[in-house]
Amino acid sequence: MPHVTIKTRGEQTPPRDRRRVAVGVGVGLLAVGAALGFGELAAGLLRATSPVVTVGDALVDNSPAFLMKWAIEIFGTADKAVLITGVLVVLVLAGAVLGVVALRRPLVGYAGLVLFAAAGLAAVALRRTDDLGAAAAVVVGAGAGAVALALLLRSARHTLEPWGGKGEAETPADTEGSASTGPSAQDSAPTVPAPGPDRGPGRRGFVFTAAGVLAASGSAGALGRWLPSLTGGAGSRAELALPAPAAPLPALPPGTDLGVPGLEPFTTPNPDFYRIDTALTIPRLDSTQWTLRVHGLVDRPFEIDMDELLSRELVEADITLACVSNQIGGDLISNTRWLGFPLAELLREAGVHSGADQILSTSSDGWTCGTPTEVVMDGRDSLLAVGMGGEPLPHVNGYPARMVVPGLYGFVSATKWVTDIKLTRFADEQAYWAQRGWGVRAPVKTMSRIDVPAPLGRVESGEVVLAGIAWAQHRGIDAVEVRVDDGEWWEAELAEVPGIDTWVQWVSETTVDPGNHAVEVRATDSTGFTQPFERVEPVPDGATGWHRIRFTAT
Ligand SMILES: Nc1nc2c(c(=O)[nH]1)N[C@H]1C(S)=C(S)[C@@H](COP(=O)(O)O)O[C@H]1N2
Ligand SMILES: [Mo]
Repeated sequence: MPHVTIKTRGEQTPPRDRRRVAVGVGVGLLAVGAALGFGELAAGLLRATSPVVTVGDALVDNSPAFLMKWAIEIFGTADKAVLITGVLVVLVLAGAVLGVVALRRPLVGYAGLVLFAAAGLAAVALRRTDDLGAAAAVVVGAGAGAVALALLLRSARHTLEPWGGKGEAETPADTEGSASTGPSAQDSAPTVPAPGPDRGPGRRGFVFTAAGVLAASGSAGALGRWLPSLTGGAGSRAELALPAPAAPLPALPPGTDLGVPGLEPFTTPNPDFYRIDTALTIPRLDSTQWTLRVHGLVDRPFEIDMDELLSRELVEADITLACVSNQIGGDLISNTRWLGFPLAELLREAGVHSGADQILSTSSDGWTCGTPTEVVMDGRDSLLAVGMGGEPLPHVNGYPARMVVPGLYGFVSATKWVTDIKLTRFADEQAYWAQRGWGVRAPVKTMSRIDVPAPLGRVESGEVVLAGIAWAQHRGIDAVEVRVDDGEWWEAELAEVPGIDTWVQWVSETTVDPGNHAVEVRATDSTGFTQPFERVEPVPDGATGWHRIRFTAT
């Protein structure tokens, strides 16, 4: 009867197959782990990008625009973690399969590692950032994976031998006689005539090898991840001493910050500054190694290093930076006092050709940004910034130098880790986001936000405080109006501002009955333009629409 046959086979074959599969999966995962761990270590030692991050970066850069937009919408600022996890999951699955196959056909296992390495090297090449260290890390990782695979396969064959693994050693005697499991396994193992699945030198040898590989890869990986965080050295952020500005700005006028609980503070503390970029790992540059090259359609191309930049007369400016992806009511906007050198002056030194309508800036990690030349040169406080909030730029915000142009969204103006500025023409070259369908000239749109009451918050009925922020960088805000429950608009009070390049806090009061209510806000800028009601998505050049929140009065 068929079912008897199945049962009989079930007692013999599956445990053996299952064991083979389990060992194979273990071998594959450990080999992949060794490749990743030692790849990280090499990257850490060489101060290069880790192989996984290189692959992730290449995926980010080469994804179609719709996929990027989808990922950002679904995962928000967690998109990077999700991507890295995805790369690791693929590696783990591929490693598991390869391990099982490699037990019978070792060559397939090595070929798999070669494929991983090829993918890694292709990613390095696609990134086009001349990262030789990243390529070396890929090769070292693959090499370590191959060594681990060889060790693991050898001991795995021993552990599987009693069941006739590929027939190399069919008898227990062979297993015993093998010295290849290493002296420790051999010394501690009593002579066991017929090793069972859980006993014997073969089994123990594999477990030792596996544990050794795991420990070595884990330590290598941890060390590699930890190395970049080591500070010290002349060019580190901790060591960089910023000079005082040649012409310091006066302190902020009193009354810029109304101090209303729950209201966005006027000055964003550095750790709270929003962060947006395509970098999977934050570049940690050395200021003594940093240079900025200014070239392209200019009379006098030049290079400037940090010593020279800091010996110049630096200026300060209060500028609110905003992301084009900021949704209505969103928080991808922050304000601080920047320290830097006037970008327009730097460009004048180079002698910009007429017709060079685009400043194409590039970061150390290959991101590009196109800024209209005439905007940077029109007299506003465009900066090559080195400091914010009284400190060197934090690494996430572009240490040691970045651009900031008041009135433009960050994606067309605020290159972090900037190392190259090329004068060119919009007709000739397209920057990163322009290639992906976003705008090329993107002035910040006039917008406002309600912070108090918190959306869906609860307040006591009667007198209720309403407060928030409004912004129209480099135009300035003239008025903010609010209304409750679709009633009449009335004007809120505006806080003080140091100039037209920052956001402004607004506050008002009203009386409400118990129950559910809605508040809306709209701002008017100094050109007399009032925020339109119509809701527009951030793509391609910034969202518009009134922020509306609901709250409950009890
Ligand atoms: N090198 C680099 N600079 C960059 C970006 C980037 O992806 N890479 N993103 C830009 C965008 S879209 C914005 S909104 C600002 C954000 O600056 P922040 O992270 O300091 O707030 O940086 C800009 N500069
Ligand atoms: Mo942005």
